[in-house]
Amino acid sequence: MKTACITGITGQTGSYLAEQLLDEGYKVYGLVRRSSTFNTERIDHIYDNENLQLIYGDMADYSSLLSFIGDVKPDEFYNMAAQSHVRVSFDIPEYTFDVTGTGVLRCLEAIRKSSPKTKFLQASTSELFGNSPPPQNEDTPFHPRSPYAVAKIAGYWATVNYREAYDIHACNSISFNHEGERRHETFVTRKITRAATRIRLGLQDKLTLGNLEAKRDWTHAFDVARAMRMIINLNEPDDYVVGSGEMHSVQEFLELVFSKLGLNWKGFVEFDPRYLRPSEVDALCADPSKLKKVTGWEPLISFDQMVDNMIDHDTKLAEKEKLLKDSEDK
Ligand code: NAP
Ligand code: F7E
Repeated sequence: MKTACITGITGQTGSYLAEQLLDEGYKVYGLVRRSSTFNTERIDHIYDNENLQLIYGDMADYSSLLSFIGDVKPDEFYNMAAQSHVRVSFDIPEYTFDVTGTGVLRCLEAIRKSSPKTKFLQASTSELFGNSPPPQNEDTPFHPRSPYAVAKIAGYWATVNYREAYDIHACNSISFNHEGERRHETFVTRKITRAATRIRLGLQDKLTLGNLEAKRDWTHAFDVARAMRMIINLNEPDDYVVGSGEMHSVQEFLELVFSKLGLNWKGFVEFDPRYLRPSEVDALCADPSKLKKVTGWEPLISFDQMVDNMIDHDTKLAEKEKLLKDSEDK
């Protein structure tokens, strides 16, 4: 039986990876950090799977990573854990660098010391490109625009360095934005689908947003997890851009969601400068030709289908909330 370790298993992409690897017959070990609130909502549906084992640890704690890796000696290791919010990284830059940047080095060092045959995949990001104009591919220069992106650059190069220096099978998935029903509600796409579906049912009357002009390549996280599994299993470890190659602005996303719900966004959206970033990334769009050529990967879920899935999911949540509210009001 093949084995895989996932850090960040409770996050959006880690939860899809866990599901897909279990479906493929893997034994999956997930690193979970201690929290005073429940943080396993995204993996509750697979919690009882006998091939899933959760282990406490933290990206800031080398000894926990060393035992996680050394005890399991997995075939594959997916490093999904990070302080992943770009805006928040300006508020907590040092913490972000420790968890999102140095954390990668801790994983790689633990692999080198205790399980050098383990294949490693780092969740790198299109934020590395920053303000290099689109389309971006593996040869596009990096120009990070946030403490998050600076930390991710350290992780990217640590991965390349451990491949070159120690012959570890280490690769980077340079993933563009990925979204879906499991996206945390503080990222812009989910913030919009949650708000619009609640507004339609009278549960909310306005949505406050920052920069509507930014453009992103939004792919479903399910498809990005599929790409990561393909990348780690290639014979030669290498770095690949992962994204759909389709770009939309935040305003286009907003218009689409509200219009699918029969609403005009202009009546509900307010600007709040708190959501602006000290330095913004204007436009990201993947050129995934290298990945497509080597693996044949294509997204199975289109942008439009992803938006529909998110709206359907959040409509159900809003309906439940409305039912509860109405019964309390009676
Ligand atoms: P996410 O939903 O924010 O999940 C992050 C995960 O990391 C969560 O499981 C979180 O645990 C865990 N984590 C955070 N700090 C930790 C710590 N100190 N120790 C151990 N675990 C910790 O992120 P995602 O959207 O799934 O993204 C997965 C990875 O891909 C991240 O590294 C992200 O930076 C990167 N990435 C994401 C995108 C995207 O658009 N989604 C694009 C490119 C790259 P809790 O559940 O306890 O918070
Ligand atoms: O912002 C603008 C904001 O926070 C997208 C992470 O997964 O993808 C993600 O980072 C855009 C930005 O994602 C609001 O200024 C406007 O231009 O959803 P986001 P992100 O910053 O692109 C990359 C690839 C990662 O690696 C990261 O981990 O939307 N925007 N108004 C807003 N953004 C937020 N969050 N909230 C707003 O109210």
